[in-house]
Amino acid sequence: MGTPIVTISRHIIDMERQFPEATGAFSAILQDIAFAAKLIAREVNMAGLVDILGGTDERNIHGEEVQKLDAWAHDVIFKALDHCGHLACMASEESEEFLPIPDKFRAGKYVLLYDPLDGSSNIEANISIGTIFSIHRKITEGERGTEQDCIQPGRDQVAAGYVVYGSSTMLVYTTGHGVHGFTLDPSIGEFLLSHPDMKIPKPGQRIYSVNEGYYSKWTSGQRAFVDHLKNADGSNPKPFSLRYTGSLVADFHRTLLYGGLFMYPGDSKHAEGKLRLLYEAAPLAFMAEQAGGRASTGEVDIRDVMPVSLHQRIPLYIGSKDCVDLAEEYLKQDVLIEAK
Ligand code: P6P
Repeated sequence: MGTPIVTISRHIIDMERQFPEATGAFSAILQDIAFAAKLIAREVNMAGLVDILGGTDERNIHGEEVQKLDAWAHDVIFKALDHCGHLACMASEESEEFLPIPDKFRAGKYVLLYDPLDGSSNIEANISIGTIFSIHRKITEGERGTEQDCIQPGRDQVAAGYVVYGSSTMLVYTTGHGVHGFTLDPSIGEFLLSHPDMKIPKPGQRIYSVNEGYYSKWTSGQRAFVDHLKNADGSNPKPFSLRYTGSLVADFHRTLLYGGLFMYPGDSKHAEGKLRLLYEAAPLAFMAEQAGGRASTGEVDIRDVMPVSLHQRIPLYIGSKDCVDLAEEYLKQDVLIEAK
């Protein structure tokens, strides 16, 4: 008998037994996220067949308003978890305000932040897209959560993960005890452990991932770094290859498996870049660190950034530790220029 068949439910329960601090609440929350992921995977995989991508003013055969897939995914996750009894509140990329738990449901001591369907603009090109989630403990006194409970530094996360909807659907998560990947078997509707204790390979493959279309808007340090990676300046006898899908979860998943570096830098038009700190960069940073890698703003660890608002953006350099370290070295020249 080869590798034991481990469902995500069994894995979470086994993790709980090993680590007493992981209460039953984790299991319930992660299992509900896995349930929502199955529903979203079904719709994403049918998206090319069912015109669910229409504008919000279209109606389906039942006369129901057709939602954009990312708005629909937002609802699916909220409704899958709003009654679990373990969450004090939620926050979503799709909602400007934080999301209280409805009064009719019991509130719990955790907070869920999520990007329901990142990269959804790629779905019509059949490019992998993803869900990203981050879990914190409630820190305010009241029974129900507040926005303040959602705005915590990445260092205080208790769990994080993503679902990548690609050639297969995978759920990858950490509770601070390694990174574990599960692949959905649609024939039985179960996520099965396929990638136990994932580690970014050392040395990683020489891959860098960035939208070079913004080169003209980058700082001199950012340009010098990318010129080095691809040996445009003659400084690198082992140049890197460029891989960029325009879908954060797909690019991060590849980086986790193969190594290398994903970057979304700030630029002259958007100093903080495009990606969101609380429900994109911070959860991926938790996983990168648990897998032996790093995540930085280009100056400091992502998980040490003290957030000030729910949807704040942050530059992101994430992947193999040596690559992130090198990026920080090159970007120091920008800080020196600014200081002059
Ligand atoms: P650009 C998708 O819209 C997204 O939020 C991420 O998934 C992705 O990494 C990034 O934007 C791509 O942005 O500016 O390169 O098209």
